[in-house]
Amino acid sequence: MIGEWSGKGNDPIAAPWHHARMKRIVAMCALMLLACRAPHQRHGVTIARSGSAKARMVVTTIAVAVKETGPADTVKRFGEVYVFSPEVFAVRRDQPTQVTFWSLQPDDEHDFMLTDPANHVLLQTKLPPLSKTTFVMTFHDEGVFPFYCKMHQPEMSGQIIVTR
Ligand SMILES: [Cu+2]
Repeated sequence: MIGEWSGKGNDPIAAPWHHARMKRIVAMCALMLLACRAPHQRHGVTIARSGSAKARMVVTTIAVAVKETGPADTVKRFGEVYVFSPEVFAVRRDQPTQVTFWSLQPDDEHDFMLTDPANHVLLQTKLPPLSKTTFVMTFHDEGVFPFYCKMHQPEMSGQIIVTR
């Protein structure tokens, strides 16, 4: 398909047809993107970027030891250390819960990776400096769902406990 129209790049007569084909490809990509952004259920959880929620959680990123403010000996020994706060929180099964991550550091990126109890990855996202990132999560299975900032391991880790 691609080879079919790539040969006609310089042909002015082919241009409108070429344009229509481009538009169709762009539309298809847009549709695929939309499908990715739509709420999806994997391994017992539905995750959306927005929507109504019955409960709310705010998870901040805390700098425990950083090069700007120290303690210098700690940074020297372990590097910069951050934690999620809270590191453990509970949500109710089947209750849409808005979870907002506040990345409080002006100069350090974080990320968030959520897995199911069997360590299948459910969600991976960046938490850019000085940003709020919100999801509406609805867990359909009880259990302990670990999460991580992959950039700051092992200390920046936590668990969502899904309860009845
Ligand atoms: Cu981090």
